[in-house]
Amino acid sequence: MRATEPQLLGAGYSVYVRVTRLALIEKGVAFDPVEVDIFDAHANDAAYLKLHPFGRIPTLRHGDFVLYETAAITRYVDEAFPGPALQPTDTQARARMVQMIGIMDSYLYRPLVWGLHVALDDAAKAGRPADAAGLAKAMMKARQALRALDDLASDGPWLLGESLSLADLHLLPMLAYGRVTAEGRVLLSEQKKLQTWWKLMQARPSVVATRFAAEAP
Ligand SMILES: N[C@@H](CCC(=O)N[C@@H](CS)C(=O)NCC(=O)O)C(=O)O
Repeated sequence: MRATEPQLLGAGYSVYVRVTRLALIEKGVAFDPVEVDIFDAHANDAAYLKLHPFGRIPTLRHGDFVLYETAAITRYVDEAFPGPALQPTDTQARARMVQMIGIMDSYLYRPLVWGLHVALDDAAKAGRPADAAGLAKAMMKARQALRALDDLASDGPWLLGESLSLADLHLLPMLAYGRVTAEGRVLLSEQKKLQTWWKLMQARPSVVATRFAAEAP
């Protein structure tokens, strides 16, 4: 028997948990947030690893249905609940959405979030300069991914055109951490469509409600 209110296991600082929260909020789905901190030993305890064998976040639990991998979760949220559709019905537009989400996961997340944001934050906390070669490599890779996304983006208002989609919700949290750094702000300023899109996204209540503590207003 499926419970009506899903549980979202994760932490508020996580990029992928925020993607999922954005989808739930945009869809108008009430959910129960359950704190799982991956930097805490708890995340690797046997109970959590039973739900998510890779020990990452988020995991969604809906009744006895357990799902991990953010792109699967957001598609499930879109299809399992009433509310505004977050995926195009047109076959090519839907394929474009999946392609863009794949680019974000495979080519943007690591260099932008870990290669820039986390590397600079760790260095600042340790009172030492960040590794210049590592930063340059991360910049190069993040720039390549952002350029590809900007090339594929529609002329607006949203990444796929007239309707907000899961691609918009997937990109926002990665860019939010990227933009905490001066380097990330430079990277975004180079991509005109993405820059306009970023500003538009800031007005959405779901985006305001899920802002990271580290994010500049
Ligand atoms: N492919 C996973 C990635 C999830 C992921 O990497 N989550 C991060 C937090 S944003 C995490 O759990 N990191 C812990 C780690 O790297 O060990 C998904 O789409 O859900």
